[in-house]
Amino acid sequence: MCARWFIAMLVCLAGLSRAPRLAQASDAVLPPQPFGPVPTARQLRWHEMEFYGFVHFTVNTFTDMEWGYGDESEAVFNPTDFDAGQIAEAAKEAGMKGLILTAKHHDGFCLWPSQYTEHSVKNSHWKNGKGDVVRELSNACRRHGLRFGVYLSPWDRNSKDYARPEYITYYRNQLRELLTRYGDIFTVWFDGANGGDGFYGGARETRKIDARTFYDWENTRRIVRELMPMAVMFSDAGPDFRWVGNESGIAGDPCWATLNVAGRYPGGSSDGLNLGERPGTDWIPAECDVSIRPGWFYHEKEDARVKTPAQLLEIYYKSVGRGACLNLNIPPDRRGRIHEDDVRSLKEFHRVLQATFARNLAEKARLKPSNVRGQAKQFAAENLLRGDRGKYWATDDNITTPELILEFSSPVSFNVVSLREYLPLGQRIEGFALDRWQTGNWVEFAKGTSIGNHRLLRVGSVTADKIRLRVTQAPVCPALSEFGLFAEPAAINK
Ligand code: FUL
Repeated sequence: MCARWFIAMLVCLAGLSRAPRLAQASDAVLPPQPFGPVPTARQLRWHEMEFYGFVHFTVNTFTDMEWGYGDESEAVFNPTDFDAGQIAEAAKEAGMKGLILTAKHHDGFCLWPSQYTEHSVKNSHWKNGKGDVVRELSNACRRHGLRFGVYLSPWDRNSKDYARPEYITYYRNQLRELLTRYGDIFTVWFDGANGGDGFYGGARETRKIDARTFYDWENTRRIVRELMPMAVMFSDAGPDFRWVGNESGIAGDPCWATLNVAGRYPGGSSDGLNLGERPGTDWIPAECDVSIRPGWFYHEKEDARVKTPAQLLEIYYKSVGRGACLNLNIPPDRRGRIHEDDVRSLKEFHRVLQATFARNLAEKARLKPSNVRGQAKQFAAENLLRGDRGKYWATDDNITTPELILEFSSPVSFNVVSLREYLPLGQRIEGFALDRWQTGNWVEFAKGTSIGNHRLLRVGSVTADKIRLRVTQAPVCPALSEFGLFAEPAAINK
């Protein structure tokens, strides 16, 4: 009894002697409170991809159309040398992190042997009806370390049931096939187009639907959440990422990751999608979709109009560089391969990007922040140079417009500046400016508004031994996870 009491005393004393340490722990500097809407885990995973591709491929490739009517014979689909590996390789070599295939476009032809329709690859001559483009491309993506996603057009100009309640069951059955047969799917892309006229099982008429109610999106989205919880869904206004409001790949400036979704629906108004909305009730960042050619599908007559590496770079800086993701369409030709002209342009584009971002010149700098949150190492400005999105520089709560000076032992020359916010704490910065030290004075050389996932600024050639970043407007203290200075090579091969 006595011995037990003695042991209890010892435990109690040990506890007391730990008390000061506990007090220290509770004094630890807490991270800033999140501001406004913040991204979900699935949205964060998507943000990290930044650049991926569309693969528009179907009967249109063979009929030279952009929107098939829905009456195309299955025999039309007959690639002579389909090579999913070559398509995935072209994407990989361009720096893409994934591919999204038009498993079914508006014409209703299915690139996989769906059990719910005869209008698919199973009734084509390609591989004697035994082929499955979704299978081959999803496997090729996996082999090349790319994520795979699907586009399943809600508008179906082939289906006899389109515009009737039965169609919704058909559509959901197809969605289930795609989400259960082909491994991990990173995104489901719901197009908002609903053109009206079509074949519709031979009716050849115009069918109008009410885009707000017909598809009962809420219950369709539930299927995706249930079968593929980490998949992000696209439609004009989300729920996970939004259309940027144009098909030229250009995000607005600013481009806020937030939006007010109340009253919005797929196929509805595109107002506000380009710039986003601030304040906004929901985290619905933008995706910039654009084709490497004028059309979404391959047309031989457009071989000379493949976007040049310089044009692709311009798009990259105005999409990824404004906090959006870039979805660049690379349409296979009638062989079922990415055309040589497209591959050449993609490679040079990627070579320039790699050369540009090979080395962050800011790493050589001594950093002098005007404030560090609680003077804690955890929030030090050095976090900006680690290349780690999980670390960030933050200031005390009452310091919303801090500055950071970078001092170099000898002058550095750069023409691109890169910034990232730490997204789990929301989009916090509303204005920033950059200065260079020139003959005893600070001279502003760039400024901007939104940062978000990534902000890239092409600033012209700057040479200086002192650079300053100023946060000029923010409702709360900033949390920045990257500051980069890069040199884009001057010459671009055509
Ligand atoms: C649009 C479609 O009508 C085009 O054909 C293409 O698929 C593009 C990505 O989306 O709404």
